[in-house]
Amino acid sequence: MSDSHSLSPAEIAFFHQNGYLGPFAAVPLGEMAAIVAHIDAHVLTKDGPNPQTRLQSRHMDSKVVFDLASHPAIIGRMASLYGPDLVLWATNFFNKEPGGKEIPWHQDLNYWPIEPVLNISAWVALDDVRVDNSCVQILPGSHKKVLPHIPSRDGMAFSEEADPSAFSTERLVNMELKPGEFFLFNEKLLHHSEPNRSSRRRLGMSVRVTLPIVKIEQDRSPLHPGHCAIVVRGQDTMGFNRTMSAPTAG
Ligand SMILES: O=C(O)CCC(=O)C(=O)O
Repeated sequence: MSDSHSLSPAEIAFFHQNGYLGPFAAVPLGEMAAIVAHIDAHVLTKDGPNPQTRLQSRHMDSKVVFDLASHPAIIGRMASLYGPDLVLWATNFFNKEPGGKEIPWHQDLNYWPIEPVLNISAWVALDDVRVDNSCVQILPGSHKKVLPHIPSRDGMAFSEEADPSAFSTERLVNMELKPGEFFLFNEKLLHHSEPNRSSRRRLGMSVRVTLPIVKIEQDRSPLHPGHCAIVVRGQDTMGFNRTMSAPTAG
């Protein structure tokens, strides 16, 4: 398939070797300011589809969030890696106010109710994200091994973390991003973020995309009753999951 956002053979090889790719630009800075202002004023201030948290599944009830999550710059690149039929099954805002906690090193497949566990994520910056306000850090090549996860040490934002004795963080890469930029990573890449030691907020959104062959346990935590996925490229060739049309407002 030809697409202005297709990846080159060298980029595809890099992703297979390292488990991540980017950063890339999706939305120019000027346009992104209006998107972030809308999300702050009209999305994060209101309840969404999951009564437990306003940060999750807003692709279901906000056109602005859906349009950002399914931006051609993101989905076109994902299609170069995962093929023509793509299902957006989760969106999560990761908001770290000043003083926000460390997110421990982890592999996402440890937490997800999907089978088989096959996913590509985009982490999209809404704020300017630097080392001092806790950009995501990744370990290139760490996707080649599934690590045990154990109860987290005190003070972490997640209850489970990858066993710290099973890997070294010497070769970590800081994913510093401007608003509207993103990077891609797969379900086994080890990633982490430090506490937010700055006086600036750090808001990002994770966009999770899978294939029609993957069964999503949609009523199970961390998802929620009423959860729906949305086909963002091609077709749902299997019909295993609840899907909906893209929101037209919000
Ligand atoms: O935002 C962060 O610091 C971590 C994000 C994360 O764990 C993810 O997107 O899977």
